[in-house]
Amino acid sequence: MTLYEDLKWRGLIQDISDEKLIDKLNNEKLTFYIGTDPTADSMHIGHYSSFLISKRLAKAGHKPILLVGGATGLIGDPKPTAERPMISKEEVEKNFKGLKKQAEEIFGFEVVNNYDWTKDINVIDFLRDYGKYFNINYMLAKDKVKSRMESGITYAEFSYMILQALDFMHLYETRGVTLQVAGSDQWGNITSGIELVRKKLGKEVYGMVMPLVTDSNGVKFGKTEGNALWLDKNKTSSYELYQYLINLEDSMIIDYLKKLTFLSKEEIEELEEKHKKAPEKREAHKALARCVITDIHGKEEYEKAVRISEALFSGNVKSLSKDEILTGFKDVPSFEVKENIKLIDMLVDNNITSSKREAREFLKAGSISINDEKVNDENMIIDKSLAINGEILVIKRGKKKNFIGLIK
Ligand code: 485
Repeated sequence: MTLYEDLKWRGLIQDISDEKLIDKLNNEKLTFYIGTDPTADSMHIGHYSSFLISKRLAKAGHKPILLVGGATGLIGDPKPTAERPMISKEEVEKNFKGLKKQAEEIFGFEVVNNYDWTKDINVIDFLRDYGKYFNINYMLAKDKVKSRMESGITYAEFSYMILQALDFMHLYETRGVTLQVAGSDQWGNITSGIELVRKKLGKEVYGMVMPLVTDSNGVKFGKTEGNALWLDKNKTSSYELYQYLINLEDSMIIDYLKKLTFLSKEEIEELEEKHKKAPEKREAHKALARCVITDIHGKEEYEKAVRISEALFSGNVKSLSKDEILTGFKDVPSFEVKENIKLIDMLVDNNITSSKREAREFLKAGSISINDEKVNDENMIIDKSLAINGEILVIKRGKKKNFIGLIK
């Protein structure tokens, strides 16, 4: 399979600016770039799915440059719905540092900052050197601008496409970049750059966009209850990422394997077979989680995620370290427990049960456990010998309610 056929098979090609690009991708060595704006201090998994293209092209011999938009982040790429709130310069700078570090760590490619070549352009030169090449009618016809005609758009956001076009031209002139890749929402910005280079320099550069990865409801990849899955493991632990991937809808699994892993067509087809025959074994899901987490956080983090998941599933929290337990139970209520308190008082004081009467009912029914061992004596004294690491009590009420008690 050629590189282009592979990208096509994975569903990664939504649009290319010119058919000539196919031959160039397959037979030449291009320098290309992909950019992101420092609107947060970490990328999320949606960015990752687009940035991965840089690894795919690099593996095929093309040269990647990653751009973090220290300049464009100060302006804001227009969203189809409404103006973005302006972010302070300090915050953009802080976010820039986070993203640069992350991009270098995860992808291992060179990172550039468009602030470096934009900050000293004065307004007269900007209008003469770039503004003169942009026809307002052309700009108004761009999807993102059109979608803002009702709600309105400021001149700052309206001008954003010129900044991104200027980047493409700058990277062409200084680094020989002839291709820009991104998600499909960037088509208008990329074609603006192609036009600028054509009009100003009489040269041809190319663009390629991929569909944005979504779930079966069209919700963007990695958005869970309004939260993004972050690539920073302090924001989203590898265990949380594992849980998300392992519980992915069955109908999406093959698509995600194609788009988010480097497994070959044969390997993915084999997983597809396995998944059809025995979906309950979750072989395809496990392969996805293994590949994605190993690529982002490394083998150790992946193994930790599996260890936590298995221990929680099989009721074996005692096999985990303190750090692993706190990761696995990040979202459950936690509280301090005084040593030598009676079990029943601990249950009531911390609202694990609403009353002593209810506590007795649960204890009698055998539905309270501490560190995966059933407890039923309401007078039992809670002390350090019961706790993991002399400190942690994982208290379960029934099948679903978990609490973390920390003995002080
Ligand atoms: O020269 C450039 C300057 C800025 C950018 C790109 C080139 C960033 C771009 N305008 C943008 O807003 N990208 C999004 C972001 O940063 O969150 C997303 C895209 C998505 C995908 C991802 O970046 O919405 O399609 O390209 C990497």
